[in-house]
Amino acid sequence: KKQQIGVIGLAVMGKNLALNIADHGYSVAVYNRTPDKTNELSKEYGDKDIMGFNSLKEFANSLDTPRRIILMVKAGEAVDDTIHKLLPYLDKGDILMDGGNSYYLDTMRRSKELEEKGFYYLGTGISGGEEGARKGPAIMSGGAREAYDRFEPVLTAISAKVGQDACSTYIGENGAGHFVKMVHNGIEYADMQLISEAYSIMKHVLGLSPEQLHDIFDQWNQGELNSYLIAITAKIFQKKDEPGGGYLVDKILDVAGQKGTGKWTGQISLDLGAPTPTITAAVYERYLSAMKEERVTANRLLRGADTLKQKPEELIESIRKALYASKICAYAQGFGLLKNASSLYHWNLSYSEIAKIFRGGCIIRAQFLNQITLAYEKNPELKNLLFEDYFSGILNNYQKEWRETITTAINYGIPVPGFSSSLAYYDSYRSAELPINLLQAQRDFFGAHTYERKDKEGIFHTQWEE
Ligand code: 2AM
Repeated sequence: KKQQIGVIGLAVMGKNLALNIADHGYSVAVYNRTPDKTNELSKEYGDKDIMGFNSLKEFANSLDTPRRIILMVKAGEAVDDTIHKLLPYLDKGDILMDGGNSYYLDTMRRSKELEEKGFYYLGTGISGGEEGARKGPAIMSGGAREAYDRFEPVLTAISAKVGQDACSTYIGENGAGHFVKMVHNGIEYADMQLISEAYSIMKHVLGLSPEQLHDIFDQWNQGELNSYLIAITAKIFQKKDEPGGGYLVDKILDVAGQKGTGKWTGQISLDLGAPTPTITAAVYERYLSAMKEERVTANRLLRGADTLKQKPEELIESIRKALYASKICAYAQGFGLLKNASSLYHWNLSYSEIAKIFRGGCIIRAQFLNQITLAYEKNPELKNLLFEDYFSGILNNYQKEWRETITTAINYGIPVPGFSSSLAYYDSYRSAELPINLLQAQRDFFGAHTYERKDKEGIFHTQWEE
C-alpha cells in the first residue's frame, strides 16, 4: 500500500499540517532532515496513518504516483536544498507544493526550473499559524492549474470553512499564491499596528486599565470591527502574570521582530508603484521598536505634551471609528498592490475569491471581508475599494472622529504612524489637485525633467532663470 500525501519538514507548521491531513482520511508519509522529529511524530500519533521515513529515497518510494509532496521547510535556501536532494527520487508528473512563506520571485524561479524538468510546482501560502495548520488554515495556491486540481480535494478538506465555503482557492500561475500570502501578511502588519495605536491612545490619554481595555475590545468585537485580531487583543488584556503580578501585557518588552513578509510587501509596493503607506509605516514602526535604547535616551531629551481631556466615552468611540477607517485604507492599499501585480504578471487575480478565503482560518479573518468580497463580486474591475459605496460611506461618516483621534494623539505626542498614514493616503487619494505641480516645476528647474500642462497637450521645458 502506498501513502497518498508526503510532507517534508516537521517543525510546528509541517507537523500540524500532516496531522490535519491525516485527520481527513488521507494516508501521509513524513520526512524531516533531523530524524528525531520524524520518530517522535510516528511514535506520538501511532493511531493515525502517518508513516515516518529517515531517507528521502524511502519516503519517495512510499508514495502513490504521481506523487503529491508538500514542502514545509524554512523559506530560502532550505527549499532549494531539499528540492535538489529529493529530485533524483521523483518521476515526471509528480507535484511538489511549497507550503512555506517563500518569496514569490523564488517561487517563480523554482516553478520554471521544475516545470522544464517535467515536474509540477505549486507555491502555496498557508495562513493561520500553528492552530490554523492543525485545525483549518486559509490556503492560497499558485502554479499550474492541473497540478492544483490534483491537490485540490486535500487542500479543500484541510482548510478552514466559513459556512459552506472552504477557505482555499486557486490564485493563479507560478508565484501568485505566495504573492497573495505576502500581501496578506503585509495587511496583517498594518492591522496589528493600528490596533496597537488604538490601545496606546486609550492607555495614555485615558489611562485605561487592562480590564477596561478588555471590555472595550470585547465590545468592539461585537460590531463591524469583528475579527480574529480584535478578539485575541481582548483576551490578551485579561491575561494575568504570575498570581499577584499584575497583567502580562504590561510586562512584555516593546521590541518586535519580523520574518520578512511585511518588509517584502513594502519593497514590492515601491517596485510596482502601488502605494501602501499604512503597511510600510507598520514595518518602520517595528524597526523603531527595535531601537529601544535610543528611544529611552530620546525620551529623556525630547519632550511630548499633554493637553486637553476629552470625555472618555466620546474619545473611545472616536478611536473605534478611526481604527475602522484606517483599517479600510490599509486593505484598500493591499488590494491595490494585488491589482498592480496581477496586471504585471498576468495572473488574472480574482479579488472576490481572495477576500472570500481570507474570511476564515487566517490571521486577518474579519467580518468586514464579506464587504470586500461583495464589492468585488459586484464589480471585479473595481479600481479601489474606496470607490465602493459601503466603504466610501464609512469613510465619509467617520471623518470627523478619525481626524479628532489623530489630532488628540498628536497633541499628546502619541505616535500613530498607522492611523496617520491611512489618513494621509485617504486625503491624497481624494485630492483632485496635489501640489505636485510645484514639484514638477522644481524638477524641470534643476534637471530639465520637463512637465505637462493643464491647458494644452505636449511636453514642456522652461528656462527658469537667465
Ligand atoms: P530540522 O528539523 O532538521 O531543523 C523549519 O525550520 C523546518 O525546516 C524544519 O523541519 C527544519 O528541519 C527544516 N530545515 C531547515 N533548514 C533545512 C535544510 N537546509 N534542509 C532541509 N530541511 C531544513
